[in-house]
Amino acid sequence: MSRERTYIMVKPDGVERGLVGEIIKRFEQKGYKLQALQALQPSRQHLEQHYGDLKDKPFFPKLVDYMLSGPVVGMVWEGKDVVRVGRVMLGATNPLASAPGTIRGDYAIDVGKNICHGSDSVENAEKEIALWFPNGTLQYTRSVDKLIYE
Ligand code: 3AN
Repeated sequence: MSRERTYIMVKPDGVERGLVGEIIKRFEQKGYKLQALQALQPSRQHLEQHYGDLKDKPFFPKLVDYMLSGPVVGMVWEGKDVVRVGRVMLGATNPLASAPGTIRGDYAIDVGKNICHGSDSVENAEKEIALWFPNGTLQYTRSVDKLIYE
């Protein structure tokens, strides 16, 4: 059984637009396992750490201000290839380049309001999970796994 994990975060625009349930639904129905879930108002310091790799980008201050504009909902999903497939499910960073059927393709238009975040590598996923869930996440077995994995 794959223990790969990813960090998915519904951004303030996604929370305010009532898309939290839709995003959870897609990961649940795919068959991935929810390990952690929290709604919180992140601090500037927390966001600057999360987006540390982007700190020299011209859009960085705007990105942090947007992420501070309201609560976010962060979650950890586990399953086979979940980092890569999670990003496929989110769609391209620029929503107008995202295929219909993806979350950004279905619900967003502008890159600065693209609803959700997904880790871009297994290594970054583990760093992000440690940052957002310092007390750890759930570990449990699911009987339904035998209907999802061969
Ligand atoms: P992704 O979230 O798809 O991994 P990153 O890591 O390149 O994309 O960018 C992180 C976030 O920064 C994006 N989700 C988006 O909100 C914002 N962002 C990326 N590129 C731009 C841009 N050109 N203009 C404004 N915001 C951007």
